[in-house]
Order: sequence, then structure tokens, then C-alpha cells
Amino acid sequence: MRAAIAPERFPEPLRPLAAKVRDGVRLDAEDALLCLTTPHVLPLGRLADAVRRELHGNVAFFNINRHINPTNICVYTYNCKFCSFAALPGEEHAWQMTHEEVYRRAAEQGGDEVTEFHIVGGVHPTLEMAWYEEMLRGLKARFPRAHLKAFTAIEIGWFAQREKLSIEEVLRRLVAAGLGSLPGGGAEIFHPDVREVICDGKLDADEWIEVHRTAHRMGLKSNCTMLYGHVEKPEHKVDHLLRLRALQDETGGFNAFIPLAYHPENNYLGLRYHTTGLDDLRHVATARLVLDNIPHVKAYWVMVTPKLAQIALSCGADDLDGTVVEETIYHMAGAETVQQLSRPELERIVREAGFEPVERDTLYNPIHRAA
Ligand code: V47
Repeated sequence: MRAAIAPERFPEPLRPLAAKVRDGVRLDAEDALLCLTTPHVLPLGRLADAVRRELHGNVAFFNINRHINPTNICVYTYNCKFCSFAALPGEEHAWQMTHEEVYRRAAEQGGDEVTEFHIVGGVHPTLEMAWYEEMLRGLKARFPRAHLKAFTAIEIGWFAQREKLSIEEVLRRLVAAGLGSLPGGGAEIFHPDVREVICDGKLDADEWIEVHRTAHRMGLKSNCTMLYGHVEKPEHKVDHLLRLRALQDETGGFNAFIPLAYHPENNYLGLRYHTTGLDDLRHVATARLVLDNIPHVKAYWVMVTPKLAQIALSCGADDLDGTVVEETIYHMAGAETVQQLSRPELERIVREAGFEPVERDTLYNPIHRAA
């Protein structure tokens, strides 16, 4: 029972929902649909804030991380119509780093402070898994304290297919090389009607879920995402969120959910519009209310801008992601945010929103540093 929630203080259409949240009753598909369609977005955010405060109090998390994208060459370049990052071999904007380049980027700016490398890339047609294992080993040798959060379920699925291994064998080998957890990318929208339009031929929902289920069974944590703001309908997102919640009921392996706002530039989907601020807040709030078993909801500042991410902290989000340093996936799709935020900038955003900034590691353990 959340006594602080007074349903009568919410707009009439949200009152039954507010009463359910007050009483700790799990939201169902119809409630989730209401969250995703109500015009009363700020009151919805207020309701999500009550849940967020119960879970995390006045704390908002960030980390000192560095994104690295070793290659953007991808076998799914034509399949993933929403992606502005992927390239075919030989295309002008294609790149493939050497191990030394990966290590140099890892060292740049981040230095010893970095606690996480977030490493994802295109699904490269010819690079063997051994290349990635060596990269992980090389990073661990040079940055032994950094956590390696690497490879979307799509990349893991490709390694299994290419090397004729089971998902479990792939993960076991990558863990032996230094893998610490999986990021949440590649989920997009699970529903086949949407997948057929935006990423036909890529891993389907069951396969994405099976990669994460296997990882969780092996003791690895992971994140999960949902890409919204393109051709999907609210019903597709309800299905997506409930599938994630069901897997979390089963395994408890997700750390965080990250709603990802579609960016329309430089890809083949042919849509023009960016999501609006209220729509971004709606997805944060909906996630916090519906995904009652996933501990963290991240407002990824690169995606929604630092200004909106700051407001999202009062609408259900408790985490901003980190310093990032170099981001390509969203910037190639039209993001106009800066490439990196410093620790003082992240702390200022959090403080001015009325929260206490807490640096965390990838697994959400607080990090205490000497002043
Ligand atoms: O899987 C690709 C999305 C994802 C576009 O786990 C696009 O902590 C919008 O998953 N417009 C990769 N989105 C990013 C990702 C992520 C980010 C931050 C933190 C974590 C985490 C994970 O980006 C892809 C895809 O869903 N994406 N292209 C685009 N044009």
C-alpha cells in the first residue's frame, strides 16, 4: 500500500490506475495501454515517480563509462531499415577497428576512472568470434578493473550461427575472455508485424529472449530496451513490455530497462519525425509502472537530451547512463546532443533535479571515490 498516492488527485481517467498502483496491484495489458495512450502524461509521470521513490528514494545513478563500436559493418544493413549506423563492406562510412585502435579508444579520455566499456557493433560477416575474444582479453589485461558490457543478443545469435555453437557455448567462451554482462540492444519491438517492417530477417523475439534467458541462467546480468516512435502501435508496445516482464519473473536477470526513442535521419525507414518530449516521458513513466520487477529505468541522455533526461528523473527514471564519451549509433541517426558528459556535468543535472547523484558500477553497486 502506497499511502502517499491519492487517486482523487489524478485526472479522472487515471484514477483506477492510480488506485491499483497505490494498492500494489500489478498492472495488466489494459492498464499498460492506458499509460501509452492517455493525454495526461505529466500526472502519469507523477504516479511513476511515487514508485521510483519507493525503490530508489532520492538517489539518481550514473556511471563513468565509454562506448566503443569496433565496427559498423553489418550483415543486416538492408534488413534493419531503422538503423543509420550500419554499413556494407567498402562503403565510405564503413569502419573496422584493429585491436590496437580499440585499446587506444578505451584509454582515451576515460583513463583509470572508467568502470565500464559498453561495446557493441555491426554484425560483421567475416570477423571470427576469436577476434572478439582476443579484444576482450586485451581490454581486461589493460583495464582490469573495468566491466565489459558487450554484444547485443543479435551479435550473440550471429556468433552462435557462424561458429555453429549453442548460445550457452558462445556466452561461456566470451565470459572466459572477460565479458561481464549484456547490453539491451536489438530488442526493437518484439511483435512480428512490426519486426517484418523495420528489421525483417533479424533475430526474432523468441530468439532475443532466449539469448537473455540463457545469459541469466548462467548468472550474467543484462539490460533490455524497446525502440519506439516509428511504425509501432501502442498494442505492440504492451506486448513487448509484458514479454520482458514475464522473462524477468522467470529469471530476475535484467538490471535496467531503457526506452529508446527512434531517430529518423540517414536510414531507409522513410519516416520524418523525431519523438516529442512528452512522448519520451510517457515511455519512461509507463516502463516504471508496468515493469514492476525490473529495478532500474534508464533515461539515456544521449537519446532524449540531457535536458529531458533531467526531467525524466521525476517521471520514473532513476539512471542517466554515463559519460559515454563517443556515441555513434544515435549521432549517425540525427542526434544533436553532445558526445560526452563529464562527471561534474552529470552530477549537476542530477542535483538540479533535486536528487542525490550516486556513481554506480555496471551492476548498480555504488562507487565511493576519495574526494
Ligand atoms: O539496438 C538503432 C537502437 C540500439 C536507431 O544496455 C536506434 O545499457 C533510435 O541498445 N534511432 C543500441 N534507435 C543502443 C542500446 C543501448 C543504449 C544505451 C544503453 C544500453 C544499455 C543499450 O539503438 C539498437 C537499436 O534499438 N537504434 N538505430 C535509430 N535510428
